[in-house]
Amino acid sequence: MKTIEVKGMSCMHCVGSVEKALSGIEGITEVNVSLENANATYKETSPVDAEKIKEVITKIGFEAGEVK
Ligand code: 9UX
Repeated sequence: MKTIEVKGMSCMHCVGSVEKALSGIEGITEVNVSLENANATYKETSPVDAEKIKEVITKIGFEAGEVK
């Protein structure tokens, strides 16, 4: 599993938006977004560029941190 920091989420709707957006990226599965931890965990079924993930998060209005 990989983890990416997601800043700016303040409710469960935000969490749902991020989950939906990340799940829509090819190569990403098992997305789990935590409001409490301000991050998202996911599994890569094929290599995904971290920049692509950050771009998707930014586009829907949140701030993306580092992938760990
Ligand atoms: Mo509700 Mo979460 O407006 O931004 S969707 S706080």
